[in-house]
Amino acid sequence: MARAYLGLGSNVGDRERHLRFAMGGLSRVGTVLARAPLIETEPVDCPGGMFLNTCVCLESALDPSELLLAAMRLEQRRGRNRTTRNEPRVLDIDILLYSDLVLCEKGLQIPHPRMHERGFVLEPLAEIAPNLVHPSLNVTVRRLLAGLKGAAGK
Ligand code: PH2
Ligand code: MG
Ligand code: MG
Repeated sequence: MARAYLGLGSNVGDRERHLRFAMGGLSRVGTVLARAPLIETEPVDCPGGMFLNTCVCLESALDPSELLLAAMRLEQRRGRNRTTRNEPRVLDIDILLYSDLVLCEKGLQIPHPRMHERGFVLEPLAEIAPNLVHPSLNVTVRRLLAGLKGAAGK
């Protein structure tokens, strides 16, 4: 069994319903061990309105590519159609971490390559896993978040 941390986001339509749909769908491909509170965040490097973001910890027997496929199916079932990069989206489900795996394949990089730069990921993640260590940076989520906040305050 792997323990995966997923980042969820929505900035179109009934954002909370989309995120709840995602959590319900994920609970059918594993056990949701923890869910962070929903937080409202400014869009970063993308157009559109404010996001709702959260993170979940999922224990699952799916391997990383199966989990990615399951996440993409949930996005599609919610009506997401990918046309341009970083367009407004009803539902985005990203694999942030998958146990302590480091993977760099076309179409799937774990840890998520930008997670350590993003408050909308680290803030909810720190709510459920502050002491989790990023396996390639070797730093806890709490410290990554503190570093990001320190950098923003400069
Ligand atoms: N996702 C992005 C790009 N920008 N900004 C916020 N606030 N929340 C997101 O989930 C988000 C973003 C690409 O997936
Ligand atoms: Mg994303
Ligand atoms: Mg995505």
